[in-house]
Amino acid sequence: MARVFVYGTLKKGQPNYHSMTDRTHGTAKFQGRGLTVEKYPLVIAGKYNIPFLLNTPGTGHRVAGEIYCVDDQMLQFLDEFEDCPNMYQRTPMRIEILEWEGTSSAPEERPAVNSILECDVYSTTTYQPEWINLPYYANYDSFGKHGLLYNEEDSG
Ligand code: PCA
Repeated sequence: MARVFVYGTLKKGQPNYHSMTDRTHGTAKFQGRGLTVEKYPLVIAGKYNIPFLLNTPGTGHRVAGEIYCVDDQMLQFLDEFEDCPNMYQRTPMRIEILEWEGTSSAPEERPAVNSILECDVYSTTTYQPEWINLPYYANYDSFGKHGLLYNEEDSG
């Protein structure tokens, strides 16, 4: 089991959320929402408009996302899906809990609001240097007013 924080196309309502609910990939249990403790640049880059959290803490925004408890099979699927470790690297990051729905642990073990949990995040250090000059987002939405719709036709 692993705890994964997703901030991009894997969130609810976003173009790859269906991958999280496809039981042939394993299981992903929604646990809650959170915010990175550190600031990071979250950009939308390349011709497919893919979101990337650039692993350069200290610039950008505290990024919003969702926390899932995933089994080994789903973790392996996600690693392949995210082309990890080439395009993204799965890295532990500190996440502040904003909302917790997870019921898998005993009540006294559930993290309190504003507490901090370590979660795996698909971020990248192997990005094109000019991406650092793109606009930074705090809360990714493929359908946002930036108009940079994720290009799911060609990206997978
Ligand atoms: N998928 C992963 C990383 C970026 C993306 O689109 C996620 O949602 O966290």
